[in-house]
Amino acid sequence: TILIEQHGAVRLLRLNRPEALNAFTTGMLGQLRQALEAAATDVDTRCVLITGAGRAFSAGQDLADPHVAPSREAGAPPKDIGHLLDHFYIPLALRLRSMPVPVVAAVNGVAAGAGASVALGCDLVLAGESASFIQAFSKIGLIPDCGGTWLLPRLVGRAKALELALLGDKLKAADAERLGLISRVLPDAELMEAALATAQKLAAMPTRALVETRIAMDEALKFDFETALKREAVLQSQMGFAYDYLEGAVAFLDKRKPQFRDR
Ligand code: LHQ
Repeated sequence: TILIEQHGAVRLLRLNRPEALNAFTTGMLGQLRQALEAAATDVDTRCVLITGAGRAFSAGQDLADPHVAPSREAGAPPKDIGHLLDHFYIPLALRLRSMPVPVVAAVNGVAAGAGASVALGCDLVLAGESASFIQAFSKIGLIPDCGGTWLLPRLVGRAKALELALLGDKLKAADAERLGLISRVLPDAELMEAALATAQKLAAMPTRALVETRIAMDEALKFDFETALKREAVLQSQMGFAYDYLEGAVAFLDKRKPQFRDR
């Protein structure tokens, strides 16, 4: 259910259950996590690109999955869907958010529920103009998960986050870009080429500095200004001792293209 392709230093992961709009089964969630783990440990992979097969990115949790679908029989005990979060979505979201390389999402169609959370958990989110984002949770009596409650207010602020999460309406890619929910919208026909080019560009950049930037920004959200300044100094000191800074600065002074290698 996850197709894996290598394009130079870019590892492309394609969610692949198009007949169900790439809705996540437990098997698929496990495979996606494994695929991320494999990309994280492959030293030749310097960027991960995630997209969906067919007309959707992902419709979120597969609601027909026996772990999730409420039993229709009278008196049947309710299922603990929290279990699914503990064992599948939390490890997946943590793995995604702590990748040692940048992660780009190419949102090729609808991203609903946990499918939207996975897309929005990536470092850069590109979308085709026919793509859309749906906080589908409220429509079925649930709350945003897989990081949705954390990501949404940080990306678009409390007012818009609550509007999206409470109403659960379909948000078109262009509106998602306007709100600052995603990075960029592209014509559908250009999405994959542009996403691969962006991923290749990131892959040629100083990976460690890119990842530390993500970490520092996430941390800074918890800090006051002075604490953030001091944390920047600690991290920058570490970056200054790394090979990539030496290479980047010397290449600039020598007017040549740098060859970064830290990861
Ligand atoms: C699906 C699904 C789907 C199964 C389309 N499941 N089959 C939840 C529970 C527990 C713990 C953990 O966390 C979560 C997190 C969540 O993700 S909750 C949110 C779950 N997702 C949704 O509620 C979205 C449900 N899907 C839709 O609203 C629509 O399918 C969208 C708006 C995504 C697309 O609409 P259409 O383009 O009109 O396509 P469609 O509805 O006709 O779907 C095509 C097929 O895909 C269809 O199957 P069929 O056999 O009739 O062709 C759907 O049943 C199937 N499908 N989403 N989540």
